[in-house]
Amino acid sequence: REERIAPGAWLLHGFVSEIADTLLDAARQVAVQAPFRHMLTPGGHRMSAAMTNCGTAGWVSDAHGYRYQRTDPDTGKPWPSMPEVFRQLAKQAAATAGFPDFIPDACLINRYQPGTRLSLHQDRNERDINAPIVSVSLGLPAIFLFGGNRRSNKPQRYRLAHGDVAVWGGPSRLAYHGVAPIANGHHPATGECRINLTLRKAL
Ligand code: MD3
Ligand code: FE
Repeated sequence: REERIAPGAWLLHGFVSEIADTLLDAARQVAVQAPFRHMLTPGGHRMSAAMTNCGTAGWVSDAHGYRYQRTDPDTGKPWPSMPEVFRQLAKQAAATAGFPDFIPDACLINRYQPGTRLSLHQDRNERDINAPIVSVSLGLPAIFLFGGNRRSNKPQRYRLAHGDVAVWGGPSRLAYHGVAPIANGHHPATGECRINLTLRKAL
């Protein structure tokens, strides 16, 4: 089921249900080379989600700010390459939402445990804001907060379940968004966590 939540913003419910295990296996392989870690915000706070990356560039946060870089700051090595299945699914999801020819070069992998949240923010560290962002939800469900284009807007709440994909582009590309604290639970595919893949054209 395809649900348009705002101009340029689509929820594709169950879009990756059939390949969820394949995506999780690939994400686990990435995490062998580049383990999940809690980055620090520029203000010095530990981020509540654990993160890693794959692709040409990875999203990092530290005392110097938020940015994309080609190497893992923990190892100095390039990020693991992006699994082909990630690139394919991102291209297909973006095309379904009306953004043909999307080729991501960065995938941030977020791991949420119960209680983990992500406060309302905009994604604005990518060079080309004309490219959409594709996000994949795996494991425990989340309440996604969609605030629209002004921080003062009261966020709308959407449930994102295992296998759901969201695409954000055009007039919604700079929308405020976040994730409410994850509820306790168990999911057969991931155990006690939610994994989110966020595919972007960063460079
Ligand atoms: C709406 N991650 O990593 S993905 C992030 O579930 C991030 O891990 C969340 O926000 C997560 O930056 C949400 C959905 C998402 C991603 C980018 C967006 C929603 C967006 C950009 C614009 C509007
Ligand atoms: Fe975001």
